[in-house]
Amino acid sequence: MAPSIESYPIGIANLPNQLHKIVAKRGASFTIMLAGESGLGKTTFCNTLFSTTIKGYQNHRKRFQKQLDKTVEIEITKAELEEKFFKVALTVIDTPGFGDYVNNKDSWQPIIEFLDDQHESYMRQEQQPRRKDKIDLRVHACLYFIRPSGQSIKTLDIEIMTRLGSRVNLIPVIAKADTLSPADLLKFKQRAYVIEAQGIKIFVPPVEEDDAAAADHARALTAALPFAIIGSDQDVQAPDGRIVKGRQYLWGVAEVENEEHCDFKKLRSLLIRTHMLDLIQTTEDVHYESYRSNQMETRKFGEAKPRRLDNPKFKDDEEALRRRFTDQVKVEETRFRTWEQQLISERDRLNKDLEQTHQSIKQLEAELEQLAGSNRSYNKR
Ligand SMILES: Nc1nc2c(ncn2[C@@H]2O[C@H](COP(=O)(O)OP(=O)(O)OP(=O)(O)O)[C@@H](O)[C@H]2O)c(=O)[nH]1
Ligand SMILES: [Mg+2]
Repeated sequence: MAPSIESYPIGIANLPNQLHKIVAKRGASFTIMLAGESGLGKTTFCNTLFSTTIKGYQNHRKRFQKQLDKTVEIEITKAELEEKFFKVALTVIDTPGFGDYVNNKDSWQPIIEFLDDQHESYMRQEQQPRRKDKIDLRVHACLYFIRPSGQSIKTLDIEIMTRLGSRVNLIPVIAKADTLSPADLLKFKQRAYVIEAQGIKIFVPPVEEDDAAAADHARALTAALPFAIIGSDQDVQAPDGRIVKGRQYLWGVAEVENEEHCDFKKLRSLLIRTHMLDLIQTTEDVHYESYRSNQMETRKFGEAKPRRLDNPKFKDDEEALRRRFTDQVKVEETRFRTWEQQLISERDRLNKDLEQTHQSIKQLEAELEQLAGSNRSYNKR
């Protein structure tokens, strides 16, 4: 039997020595994105993950209470995890869910753009002479929330997951698992074979044969895909008196951290314990690399991306560029005005000269006339 999931230390403690040293020194940064239809519990999951992972997280709960309404813009929550002397900067990106619009077709566009923009931003920073301290919000795992229902997975979900899977480590999850009976949940999981049948790329935990326990664990995780989850940041009392994170029903309590009830613990283990490094490495080696090489093929070195970027980082860049441009125009304008002024005064000076010259010519002519006159009268005599 595989050892209990929680007995695994945080991912990076298991690294080969060299990498281990580098990561320990720099600290790892790990970013999770939550996506899917509106009202499936993405924001609740974010709160559940933080409150079950970080001691004393309850203190922050008030801050999030109001967020349990519909999320209207991308929300970024950060926290630092520490185990032994390893530090992981954990970031969760909560996205607004898609609505029940008739035309949902483009609802996923901002998410795809966000993912691409992070690669773009990283790539641009890599091209700068100062490459240290890069701002890196590349997403290492994207959890895609699927509505639990008696039916199969929707065409829209298939469409979005196809796009996500080619850009990011995609982890499909069945939302609100407590709303399905165990039998219906099993049926729903079986129907999820369409994900594979449609050729959607999802993250599958790699099996390392040289470590039997880890290999068993990876197989157990794979068998549970797509993970069924229950989210709640409420403490409730289980029938045996334990206080647990869960949802209270007349029939009893649906517990977040009970493996009989859902796969939350498996998912959390994969993310922040056993497979964090795999997720980081595939993001770097597969997804970032494919973005980079694609862009290199279609763009000249250093050339900007042709469309407008909504990334705040680029907005700053754009703003700075606009300001620099305006300043430059102002400088040029002043230079031109001075030059124009100089030209005018030069023209005036020349005109004055010309007038004086004319005047002296006239005077000379008059003098000449006078001389000629007196000469004529002299000759007559
Ligand atoms: N039964 C059940 N309800 C849940 C679960 N998770 C969240 N909810 C409830 O579902 C409702 C919507 O949850 P949110 O977390 O706001 O959903 P969301 O996906 O962030 O929604 P948007 O921000 O609109 O995209 C809330 O009333 C939650 O309490 C769950 O696992 N089971
Ligand atoms: Mg939300």
